[in-house]
Amino acid sequence: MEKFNGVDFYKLDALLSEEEIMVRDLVRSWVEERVLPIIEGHCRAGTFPLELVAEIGEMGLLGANLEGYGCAGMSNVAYGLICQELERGDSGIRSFVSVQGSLAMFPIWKFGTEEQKEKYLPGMAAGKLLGCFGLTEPDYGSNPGGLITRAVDDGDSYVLNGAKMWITNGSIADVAVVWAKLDGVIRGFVVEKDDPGFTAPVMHGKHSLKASITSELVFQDCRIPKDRLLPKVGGLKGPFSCLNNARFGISWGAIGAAMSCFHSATEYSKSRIQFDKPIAGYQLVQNKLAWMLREITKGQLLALQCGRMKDDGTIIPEHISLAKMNNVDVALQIARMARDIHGANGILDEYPVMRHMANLESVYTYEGTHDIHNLILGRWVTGIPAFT
Ligand code: TGC
Ligand code: FAD
Repeated sequence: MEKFNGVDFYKLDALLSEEEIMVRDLVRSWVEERVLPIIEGHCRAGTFPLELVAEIGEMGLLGANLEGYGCAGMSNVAYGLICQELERGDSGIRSFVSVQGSLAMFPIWKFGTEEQKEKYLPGMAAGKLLGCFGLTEPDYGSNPGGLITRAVDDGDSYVLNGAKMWITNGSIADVAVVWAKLDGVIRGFVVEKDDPGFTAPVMHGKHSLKASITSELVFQDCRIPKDRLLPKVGGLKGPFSCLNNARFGISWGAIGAAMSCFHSATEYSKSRIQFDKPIAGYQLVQNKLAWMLREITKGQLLALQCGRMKDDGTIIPEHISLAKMNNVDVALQIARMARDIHGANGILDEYPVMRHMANLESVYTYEGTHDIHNLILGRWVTGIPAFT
């Protein structure tokens, strides 16, 4: 198969800075050398490649768009490109980086005290301390405002009771950023893995994101010191501010998965002979490949403009919703089309397409389902919330 050299039909490289191209190319080569040779094995075994975490930290990919505390301080576009390249490898690797940087480090960086930042962020940036983000509960997924995990003020500590579900990195995390109600208001708490009353059992049986750890977080009279409350935010805007960053990264990451499927389908179609000629020579196959290129190019433009708006401070959450829902939606359709072009071979793990397809089913659902983003946009268009 011809080497992957990116997809840049509209010459978007001309819109990137030298630093952004450099980090993109660095991560692309690293994925080629370090992720692709091992990812199918991890997927089959249902394990996350923990052996890669130190290298991810050394490259500055954890909290890459945060300033200070050992973080790389890159642009949001550079962060997006990192997500794109990692997800070309596997959504599980991008998920790991999204959760660590956007969902665990960001709330500490944005809403934490100076002491909390000094204590956690340098280790997290280096990949020595792993983090997770606990918002979703068994009965509160799309509607986190109803969450029932509670914190009670008990002298010099808080006591947490409740359960979170579907938490990426949960059982490998040293630090969990947990959203719970204190006196009826949603607040962020930092729970450490050895805190009494805290457990994080692994969830089994996934057909998607198999190379990623997903866990429950259980709090049974879990006692944490008072200085673990993130003091600078209250209410849903706390977790939602983190989701803005992570959803932004996903809008780039999905395009990476789509590029992988497009590349594999293009190469396969040129070498697969049926009825005495390569299947790439048939109009129906070309129609699919042209559609993939069209949607990847449009998705790249959405993601890039979101990145520039995020960098200059003009982005609104609805811009991110549109990019997340569109790019994941087209990536999933591209993965399904690519699987079709590979025929029966498309179901084998010799090719990346079925793995991406299965992963993208989770990506379509997490960080706000496709339809929740539809409703967020519908509210922006009409001014009328239609969630209830
Ligand atoms: P709503 O009334 O809309 O808002 C409540 C308060 O939050 C503020 N807010 C935001 N702030 C910052 N950024 C945003 N995007 C915000 N959206 C809302 C809002 O201004 C308000 O503030 P205030 O001060 O007035 O109180 O709240 P609602 O309950 O009606 O929410 C509606 C809805 C459906 C949009 C929301 O609940 C939603 O987005 N649901 C989806 C839940 C979700 O995305 N969960 C993700 C869990 S984490 C995850 O999936 C990680 S996967 C990781 C991986 O492996 O990569
Ligand atoms: P539900 O909310 O029950 O939705 C089910 C269906 O109903 C969807 O189609 C949805 O669009 C639809 N629906 C819901 N409400 C409405 C409505 N008002 N109008 C119309 N349709 C509606 N969460 C975390 O907190 N941290 C994590 O690290 C994390 N990682 C995850 C990793 C994986 C692999 C997965 C699969 C999920 C993860 N999640 C995480 C949870 C994820 O955010 C939720 O799954 C997601 O928010 C949807 O919630 P739900 O699964 O309960 O679906």
